[in-house]
Amino acid sequence: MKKIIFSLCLCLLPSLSVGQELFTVDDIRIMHEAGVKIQFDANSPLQVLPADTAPGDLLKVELLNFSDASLRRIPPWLKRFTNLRRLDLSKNGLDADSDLLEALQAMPKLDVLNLSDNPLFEGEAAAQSLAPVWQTLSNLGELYLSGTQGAAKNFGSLAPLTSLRILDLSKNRIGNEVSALELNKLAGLEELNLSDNGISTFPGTELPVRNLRLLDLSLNNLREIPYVEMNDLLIWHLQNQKNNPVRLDDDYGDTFALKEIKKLSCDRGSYLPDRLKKHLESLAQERLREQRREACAQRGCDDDGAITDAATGMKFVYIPAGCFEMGSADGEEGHENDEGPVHEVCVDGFWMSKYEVTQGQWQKIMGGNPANFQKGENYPVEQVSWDDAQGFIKKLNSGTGKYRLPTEAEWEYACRANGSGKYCGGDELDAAAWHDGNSGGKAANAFGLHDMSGNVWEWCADWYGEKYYASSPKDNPQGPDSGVHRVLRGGGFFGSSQNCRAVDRFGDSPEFRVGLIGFPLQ
Ligand SMILES: [Ca+2]
Ligand SMILES: [Ca+2]
Repeated sequence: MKKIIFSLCLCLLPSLSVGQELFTVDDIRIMHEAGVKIQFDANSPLQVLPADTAPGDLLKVELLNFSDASLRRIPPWLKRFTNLRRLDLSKNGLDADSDLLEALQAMPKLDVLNLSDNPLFEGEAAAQSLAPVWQTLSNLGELYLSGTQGAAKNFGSLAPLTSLRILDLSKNRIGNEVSALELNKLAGLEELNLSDNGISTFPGTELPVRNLRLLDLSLNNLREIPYVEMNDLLIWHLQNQKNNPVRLDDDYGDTFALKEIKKLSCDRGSYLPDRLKKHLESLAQERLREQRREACAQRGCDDDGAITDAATGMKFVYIPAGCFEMGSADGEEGHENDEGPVHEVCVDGFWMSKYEVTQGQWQKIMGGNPANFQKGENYPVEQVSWDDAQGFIKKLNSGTGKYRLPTEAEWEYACRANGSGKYCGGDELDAAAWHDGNSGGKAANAFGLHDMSGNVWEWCADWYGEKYYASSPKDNPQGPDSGVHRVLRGGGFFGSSQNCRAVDRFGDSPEFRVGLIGFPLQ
């Protein structure tokens, strides 16, 4: 039966070149049932291979996606797709057996190859190498080999891949053998990911520095970063080093090698040359101004970029949307267990009160003044529980207001203001925070917010969860669904510098009142 179909196909496809293997009806049935996704060309839709596809049509397929399919071996039909431009076999159980090499060698037109998250070099396969295939794949533009458990010898020299623009080798075992990859021969490489590879020596001139736009070296063991000229670099990730923090050579500032850099991610406490630091700060300030201009165009701000609540007179400034590394790392000075693990969090833009809610503002809404230290109406209100704060917000919102307490993530993001300082407003506690005194007398942080560190502790909206960071969602986290305590942040005038740190967390009962706790508004 198969033979008849085979000859039938041959009759229908007179233009086939000699030696090209044909798809069988069985192949098509198997691929359809397995959910193999294809695209005939860049303009046609990505779809599960239709059961009624004509065998001849498969030879034209340009994109094939068979990711996340529990694949353990390369199926025999794969190497018949000789016209493929893009092949995605990520998230399977493939190892580097010869079938993979043979299949890839039959696809000289490949532009994008994704083999990430396969145990390619696990166990017995650890001795194998993909190097023989690079010669055939010289047209490759993007290569993804993240999480394949590969050492440098498994990848071999990548020099034949002269067209490569994007290379992802993250989550492997390359260590300090980067030179074996001959990356510096990839003159057209624009994005390189070597994150999480156990690298402790900065690869420097082993990198293809000339056209590089993005370099990810996060999650390694780096410490000293010697000078290498990388003038085209836009984004550089150096955060989460096991030996953190890193120290960048002063030449990065003196000769200002990173002229184009738009983003440099480092752990807190990393050493950056002054000129580079100033450049990054001015970029962040420019981004901030731009986003505030847009926000103010909608709400109408005063000359200081603030809007004022009519009922209370409270001033709010716009905090632009952004992402940051929340928490502190094990080993960081002052680190406490509930501050880890460090995790990326992104928050939407929001308006935040420039100061803690004052006694005068409380009085305007609630009629009385519960504060313990009644020294004047500009002093922060304290002796207010989380529940009391909710009462204030409810009354304030009975008009058109839509105020609430900030979430813990919003609080820490607003406190840090894109900076790497230990406190909300830098590394100098005395400049940023009150140990005793009135609200607003100290310097603002880069977002224009005062007194986040020190003065009074601040209630946040969330339930306190000691281990919440281990399972926190990335976008706009709201805290645990339930709890006993509500989050308190920032330390107070009667407290240690430890509590004034940007990352410090504390919680107390929502009914708890003391002359040391107040709140901001969002
Ligand atoms: Ca405070
Ligand atoms: Ca704490």
